[in-house]
Amino acid sequence: MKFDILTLFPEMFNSLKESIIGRAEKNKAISINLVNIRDFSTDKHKHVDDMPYGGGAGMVIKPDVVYDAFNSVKSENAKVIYLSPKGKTLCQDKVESLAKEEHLILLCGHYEGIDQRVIDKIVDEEISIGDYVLTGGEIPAMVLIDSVSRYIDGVLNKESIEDESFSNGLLEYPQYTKPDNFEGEKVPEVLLSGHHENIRKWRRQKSLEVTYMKRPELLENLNLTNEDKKYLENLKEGGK
Ligand code: 4GO
Repeated sequence: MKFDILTLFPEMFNSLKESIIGRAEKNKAISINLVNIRDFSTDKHKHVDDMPYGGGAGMVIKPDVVYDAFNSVKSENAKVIYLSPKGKTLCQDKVESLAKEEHLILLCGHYEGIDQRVIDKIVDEEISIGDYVLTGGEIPAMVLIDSVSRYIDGVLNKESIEDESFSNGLLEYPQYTKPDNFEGEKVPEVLLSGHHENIRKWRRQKSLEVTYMKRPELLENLNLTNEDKKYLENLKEGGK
């Protein structure tokens, strides 16, 4: 997977080079190319923004510099994403489908945004990371890169994707490690038993329980087994 990021603040992405995503880049599982939109300014003061036509506060990023930055990285199969509160909210299904693309170009706005004409000309899709306003699209772009990269071969081991929250539509079961007694709190006995079938069953039940307690709406569109349904019925009975 190739990511090209069009931004006025490429240094903001330094934190992305840490940990798993940094290692994935070193291993060439993904490539992250930062493009400074300012490098495409043609005036001697390197201006990239100007006052909004019609008046109002703030500055708007000029369409021509964004277009030139885009043209420097575009490819036949590239999908261009603009990070914006106007976009559809990112979800795990969307993350999974984006991971099948070969080239993503992420456009990050700042200030009051980008001239609409270049957005209309180059952007395939607007994506938001949630219903709130940020000072720029950089953090949303990092969220997208992090979540999508987890699905690229060679970034994680397979099990961590299969077991995690959302991958089966449920939230993840609780995890424990040493010590087996922490401030008087014991690790659930079944996890020390070595009985793999009982552990699998316990984890499934905990996933159902934590989803029911914290995000019950997630249970609505799931294909649950009869055993799952029976367990949930018992939970609800107990709550009465
Ligand atoms: C994206 C961009 C919020 C999001 C943004 C979001 N705010 N919720 N701000 O994903 C253009 C100028 C948009 C600032 C940018």
